[in-house]
This record gives sequence, C-alpha cells and structure tokens, in this order.
Amino acid sequence: MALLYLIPTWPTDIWTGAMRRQAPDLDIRLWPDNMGRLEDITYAVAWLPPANVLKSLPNLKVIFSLGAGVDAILKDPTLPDGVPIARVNEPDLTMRMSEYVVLHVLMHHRQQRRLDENQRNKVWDSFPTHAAPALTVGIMGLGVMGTDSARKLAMMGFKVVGWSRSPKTIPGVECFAGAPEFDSFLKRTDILVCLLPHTPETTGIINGDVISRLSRRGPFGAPIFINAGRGKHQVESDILAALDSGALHAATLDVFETEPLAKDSPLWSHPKVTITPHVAADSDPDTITAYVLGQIRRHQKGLPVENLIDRQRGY
Ligand code: NDP
Ligand code: OXD
Repeated sequence: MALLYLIPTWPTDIWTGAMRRQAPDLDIRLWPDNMGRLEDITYAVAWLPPANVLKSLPNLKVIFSLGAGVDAILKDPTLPDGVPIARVNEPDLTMRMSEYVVLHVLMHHRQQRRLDENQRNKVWDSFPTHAAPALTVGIMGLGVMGTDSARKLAMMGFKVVGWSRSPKTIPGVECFAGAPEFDSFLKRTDILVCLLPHTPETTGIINGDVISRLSRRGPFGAPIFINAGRGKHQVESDILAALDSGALHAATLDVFETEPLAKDSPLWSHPKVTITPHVAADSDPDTITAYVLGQIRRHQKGLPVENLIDRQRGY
C-alpha cells in the first residue's frame, strides 16, 4: 500500500511533511522522481494531474482531491475509469469560506470601501445607511459551502435565497432549484454569491444576460456580485461592461478565468472591484491531511470513503 502525491502546482513538501508527521509508517511516493513500483500505489492525492500518470497505476483504489472542487482532477483526459474520486468536505474549509462570504457581503452592505476612501481623503461623511434585512443575498450552489454561508447570513438578519440543481429545505432560506426556478431566484437577488462547482453546465453562467435579470430594487439600485466558486463561472468581459454601465454596482472576485490574474487585466484597478487571489477558503495542510488520512483509514477497514463525486455530474 503506497500513497502518491501528484500535485505539480502545489508546494509538495508542505503536504508530504504533514502526512509524514501524521502517519510516519505510510509509504509516500512523489511524482515524478520517486514513484517506485507503480503496482504498490493504491491511493493518490492529486491536483491538476498530468495526463497518463493516474492511468499508469494498475492498483489505484481512490483518488483524493486536495480541495472541495474536483474540476482540476476531471481535466485529466486520461483519468482511469472506475476509480472513485473523493473531494474535501471538512469543517475548517467550510468555516473559512463562510468567513469570506460574510466578510464581503458585510463590506459591500456597510460600504466599507467608501469609508476607507473617505479616511484616506480625511473626509467626515456620515452618509445614511440601512440594516441587513434591506438586502437579499442570493447564493448559487447550496452544497456544503453554500448552505453554511446561507445559514450564517440569515442569522445576521439578511434575507437569503439560494439556488441549486435539486430542491432543498434550509430554515430561513428561500430555496429555488434548476433552470425553471433560476429566474425567480435572480429577480430576488441584490447580492449574488457564486459557490457552484465548475462543470460544463456552470461554465460562463455569470454573464451579461444573468446580470441583467438580477434585482434592482435593493438600496444600491444595482446588484453586487461575489465569486468564490471558480473563475470559469464568470465572463469577465461581461462583468467589466456591467460595472462600467452601472448594471452592476460592485464585485468581489476571488477566482478568475485565468489564474493568476494577468497583470494587465483591467479588473486589478477597477474602482468597483475587490480582488483576492483564490484564498476564500485556504486548504490548511494539517487539517486536510488529517481528513485524507481518515478517509484512507476508513478504506483500509472496509468502510466506504466519504464525499465521492459523481463523474457524470462533474462534482
Ligand atoms: P458541493 O458539491 O457540496 O455543492 C455544490 C452545489 O452546487 C450543490 O448545491 C449543487 O446542487 C449545486 N450545483 C451544481 N451544479 C449546478 C447546476 N448546474 N445548477 C444549479 N446548482 C448546481 O460543493 P461545495 O459547496 O463543497 O463547494 C462548492 C465549490 O466552491 C467548489 O466546487 C469549488 O469550486 C469552490 N471552492 C472555492 C474555494 C476558494 O477558495 N475560492 C475553496 C473551496 C471551494 P445539488 O445540491 O442539487 O447537487
Ligand atoms: C477548493 C479550492 O476547491 O481551494 O477547495 O479552490
């Protein structure tokens, strides 16, 4: 039994170091230089795996994503059939995401950027404000992350609506499902938060048409967009056009069509845009390693590995 780390774009030492501390007896292999006998490798931890590597492992039992999303793994066109893929569903990651969502909803709601600007210019301007129930936050994706963020926002007094593929019941949240209810969801939404997975169905879902269907009845007269899902959800040229025309009031973007965001992207210096570098929910090596190790131990005891994804759905 051996565990392969196949994470070309991550700092491998931090991750293997965490695993070595937590499981000193585990046989750890590294791509590309320390693969050893391929027949020994039963588990792989992967993120953006290069083609043909996972496929070359004849006894692979489970592929673990190091994140909640699995789009980076499903990109491998040579992914071996029939090997289950597990994603991260871990309270530390979920808590971090909810912190980010609550922070940015509050930042827009309390007009913190305007206050910061006033402080820089030594302007004492106590403009009128409103309270949380004046705004409806619409969350796209009511999975692990979306549900936790929705609950925390509702607890703070925001009106919260949510949209998912299948119907949901979440106390304090008005839930919509599927294409037939998408419009009703958008119409109610003053602040749109994207927490969807990236799949063929969700690619480019935040575009000019969808932005034009959002509520304009909120206190800012135009909607606000927060994306902590994936960059491929957004059409950046449409977002920029909507910000410039006033169809969007402001945006917080943690994820981008291409990452890292190019230095010459107009998003960097747009006065209505807040940018963070894909850090909404950072994966903590010790916590995520404990989670992966726990799943390996389950598998070794003959128990089902949790949080397996459905390859057909793409999440
Ligand atoms: P889940 O799989 O738990 O939830 C996904 C949700 O999206 C579900 O409610 C699902 O609906 C819904 N959904 C999927 N496809 C569609 C569709 N076509 N139409 C409507 N709803 C859809 O994922 P998590 O909540 O754990 O994570 C969500 C995403 O957050 C990740 O995939 C990742 O991309 C992103 N993420 C970003 C991070 C960052 O730092 N920026 C960190 C961690 C995650 P249903 O419930 O019906 O299946
Ligand atoms: C994730 C991420 O999917 O970090 O967990 O983006």
